[in-house]
Amino acid sequence: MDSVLEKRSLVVLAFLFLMSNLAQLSFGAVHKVGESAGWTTIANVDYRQWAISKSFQVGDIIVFEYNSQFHNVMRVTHAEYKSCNVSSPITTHTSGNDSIVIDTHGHHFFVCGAPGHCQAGQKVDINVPRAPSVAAPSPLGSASATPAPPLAPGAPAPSSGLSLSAPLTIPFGKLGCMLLLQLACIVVRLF
Ligand SMILES: [Cu+2]
Repeated sequence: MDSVLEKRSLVVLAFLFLMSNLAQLSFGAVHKVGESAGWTTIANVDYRQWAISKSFQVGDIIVFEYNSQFHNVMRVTHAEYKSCNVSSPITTHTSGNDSIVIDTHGHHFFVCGAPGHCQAGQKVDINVPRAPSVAAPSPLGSASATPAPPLAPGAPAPSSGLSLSAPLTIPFGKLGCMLLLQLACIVVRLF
């Protein structure tokens, strides 16, 4: 009786352990814009330098903390970011404590919509590189589209543009398999 309950609680614990591992994988880091100074014009924060010092990933959360009486957050296009045009933002946030999930690769441009603030430097470019570990796509990529020997066994695959997503999926797949194996071993040992 006791040992069955014990085994069951161990399995539950193993599951919780696995879930916490997976949760860490899927939830992104939280970045507070301007650190302790927040989103402001009075502290002379170099938001460009701040953004360069970070490495952003898809799923990360960008937090803008500011006095909503004086500031806001507008997501704008690259052109609007450069010219500080705040007349037609993509989105506007005004809570004073905005958490924005970065869910795509590439540049995400944010400015303050208060008059003169963007010009004064209250603007930030959150750039999520497509795949940091992948080498830049070769200009010869289109030329290598034709030679594809599908029957050659064991031949090293030619590097082509098609394999760009592989480095992203393989590490997660490996880790996921390892975690599932861990659980399988625990269950097999118990029963
Ligand atoms: Cu402002």
